Amino acid sequence: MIKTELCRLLDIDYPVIQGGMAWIATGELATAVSQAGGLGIIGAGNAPADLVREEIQKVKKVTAKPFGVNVMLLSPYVDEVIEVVIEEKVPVVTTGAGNPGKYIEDLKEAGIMIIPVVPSVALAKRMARLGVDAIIAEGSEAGGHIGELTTMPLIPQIVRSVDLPVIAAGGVADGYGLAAVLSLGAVGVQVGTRFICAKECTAHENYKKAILKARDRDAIVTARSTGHPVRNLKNKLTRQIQAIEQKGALKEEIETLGIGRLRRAVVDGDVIEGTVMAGQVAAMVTKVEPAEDIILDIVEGAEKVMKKNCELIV
Ligand code: TUI
Repeated sequence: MIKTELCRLLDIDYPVIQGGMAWIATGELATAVSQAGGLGIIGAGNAPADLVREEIQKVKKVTAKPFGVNVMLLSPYVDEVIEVVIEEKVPVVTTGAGNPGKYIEDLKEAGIMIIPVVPSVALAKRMARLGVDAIIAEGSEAGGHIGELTTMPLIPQIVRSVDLPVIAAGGVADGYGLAAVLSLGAVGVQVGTRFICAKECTAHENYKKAILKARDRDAIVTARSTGHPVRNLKNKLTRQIQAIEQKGALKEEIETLGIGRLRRAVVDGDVIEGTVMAGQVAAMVTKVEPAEDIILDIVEGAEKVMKKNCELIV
């Protein structure tokens, strides 16, 4: 069985962590992933702190295994969410969509492991100087809010730039992907899109069906002109956004069109006019299955391909 430095660092069985997707990554999904030996992560997104606390307590009630909370740094509730994760002694915090610098000292003091998601070498280096425990390097194949570089060039550049464990994210959904990012120098992988189709994920079944139906070029990027590009599945909403972006709409107009749309897709199941965030691997997701089966398929698949590759060297 593949064991890496990440397993020791996080006290988990497999080097697989689940993306902290807003609205999607609830306590139910995080519990299932952690119970199965990965690291389950609650996505705080834009949720108020008391809701995040409820999700944390759901996990704690069922499992004593380690888990995490992803703090989305553009959230209006970010300060209160940080207070809650400290009060609840959450073992791991990942961050996204910004620089977590001002929270690092408090989190470290509380004994919480901090692992920021970064899209560039510059940010990885800045985080390393601030004393984070590991880095999640996310390529632009990922779903949701993304950076510029793709996973293949991003991982080795960050691995060479920081003396920290690097976890790859973006573009990985199976054993081939895990084997690939381990070859690039990562110690594990963060998987988002495939876990949306976990049986335990509470996202609306229409959202899961939209992923199962997706083809290779369906996960497109919108809102580039706002400076906050988002990868999501093509639908009526993405066509509307593209139309106003092409006409030179102001950032505010594009952002206003996006308000509440993720909730609409994930909770209400409106995958036509809601935002269906998903990565480029969406087309590789072919079924709804238990989180445990997803983890085992990824890890066992990687083992198989790595063994096969070794046999090719004589
Ligand atoms: O955060 C994510 N993915 C997300 S967050 C999200 S909610 C949202 N919805 C609409 C617009 C914006 C957010 C949906 N998906 N992934 C991690 C990630 N972090 N990707 C890129 C970054 C990032 C970007 C800039 C991290 C740091 C950063 O720093 C800029 C700075 O302050 O230096």
